[in-house]
Amino acid sequence: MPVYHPPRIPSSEITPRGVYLSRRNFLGTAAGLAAVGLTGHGALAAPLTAKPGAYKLDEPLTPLDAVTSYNNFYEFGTGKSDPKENAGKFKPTPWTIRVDGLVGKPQEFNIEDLLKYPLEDRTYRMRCVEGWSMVIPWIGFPLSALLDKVEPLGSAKFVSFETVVRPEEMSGQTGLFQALDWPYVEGLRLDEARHPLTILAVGLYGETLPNQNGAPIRLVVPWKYGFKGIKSIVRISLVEKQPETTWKNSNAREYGFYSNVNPKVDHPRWSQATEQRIGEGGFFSTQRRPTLMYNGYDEVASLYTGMDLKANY
Ligand SMILES: Nc1nc2c(c(=O)[nH]1)N[C@H]1C(S)=C(S)[C@@H](COP(=O)(O)O)O[C@H]1N2
Ligand SMILES: [Mo]
Repeated sequence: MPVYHPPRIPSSEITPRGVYLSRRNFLGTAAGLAAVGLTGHGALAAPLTAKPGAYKLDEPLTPLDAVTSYNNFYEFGTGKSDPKENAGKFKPTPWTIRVDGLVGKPQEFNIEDLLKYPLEDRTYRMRCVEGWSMVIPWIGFPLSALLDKVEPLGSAKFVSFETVVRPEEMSGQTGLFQALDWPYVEGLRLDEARHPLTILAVGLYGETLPNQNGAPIRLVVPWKYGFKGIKSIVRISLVEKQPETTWKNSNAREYGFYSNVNPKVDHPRWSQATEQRIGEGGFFSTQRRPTLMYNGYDEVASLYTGMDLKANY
């Protein structure tokens, strides 16, 4: 995150959109949830069935190979290709998420059970704070569905999230130089967490999540900068006070708690007015497109009435 790395995705690695769409049709008819079987997690992705949701975009999908080879996942290194190269030995199953804190019914959830929730296709824009963006067809379910199960108390005002710590499987968590403090932590205000756009993703492009994208389960909050989308979550806690967040801890001047996409508020070291859509315009493209307020998700504006959006913190 401290440096902007221009994307280098050779067009030879690019999966045409049509390949995905025809495969998706096939999966929709031929593969049931029974086919998930979970053995496919990790190295081999397993197909997931999801109902086509209302969340579609009139923009081309970012090719699968770009989505899975140009990543930020500092637990596996800080380079864009590090996560794909280094996440091979990460084991996303078995997996449980603890949901606790200010709730009536604290619980542990197995990933197998979460995969049985009604899953939806959610194609969202993703805007990294570094100035690049993608369009990703996620599969997941609203975070609110999970929160309902644990019955948040009236005193709960925020939700905090935590990524797994496994130095033996995550090369970025070992060695002399470590980019961040672990575990990676994130947070949302409870009303942001309950917003229908906020999902826990368990898959993309019709299959379970690749390790480098945050297997087996990660947060997606499409109107916020990508770093809010914490990966490989093991714990979710309902809390009273605004929780700590990794990038604010690392550099509070540059990364705030709210971090809503806002083209009018520049990062201290670069403009946020435009973005490079990965895969658009070919290999060495410097083409940029305007960044949209709330990343185009204007329906969240009412969450922030009365707040100083200029500060965005
Ligand atoms: N645990 C963890 N989650 C993380 C990150 C990380 O380094 N560690 N990087 C964030 C950033 S900066 C971005 S842009 C998105 C990238 O998600 P993607 O690689 O699936 O596109 O993941 C976010 N979630
Ligand atoms: Mo990011």
